[in-house]
Amino acid sequence: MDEATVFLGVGSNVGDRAAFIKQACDALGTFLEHERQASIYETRPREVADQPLFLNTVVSGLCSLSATEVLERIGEIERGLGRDRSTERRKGPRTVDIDILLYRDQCIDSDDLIVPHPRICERKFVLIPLLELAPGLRHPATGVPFQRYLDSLEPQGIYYFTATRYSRGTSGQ
Ligand code: PH2
Ligand code: MG
Ligand code: MG
Repeated sequence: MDEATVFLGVGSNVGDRAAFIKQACDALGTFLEHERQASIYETRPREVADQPLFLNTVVSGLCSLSATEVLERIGEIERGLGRDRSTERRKGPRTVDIDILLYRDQCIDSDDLIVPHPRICERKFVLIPLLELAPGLRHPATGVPFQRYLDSLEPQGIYYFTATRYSRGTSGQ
């Protein structure tokens, strides 16, 4: 089959967050072609509020792996960067978290993987960097442009942190 376009969310809120993001993005480059990385944002934690600020970005690329294989590879990368799911708090602090946001325009709902990511439309820390990489992108299930979801959200404490290999900054959202 043709290569699949994937969008991955990357976050960190423990230790040297920028170094963890960089190492995660470099490791993703081992299976992504034409990898692009949005700017990095410093973001207020959501869902579990009493934890350190995150750094978040989004990476896109082409890959020849299935979605399940991508999930396995990102699990290996997370573990290699010190993530230990057996001891961590759910949605709590982590050295690195890599989520599959979109895989082609597929909708997947299996026991261990839901794509598009179920909270993509409510999280500015995902939508802002995602739209940097792909401004016209639409949600594959609803057909609604992601920009429209972003426009409907309240301020969530998203601050431009640094440019990376591909960037167009936004701040104060
Ligand atoms: N990840 C979570 C829960 N809350 N908040 C921010 N700002 N950034 C994240 O990456 C994040 C979060 C669970 O994965
Ligand atoms: Mg995750
Ligand atoms: Mg996550």
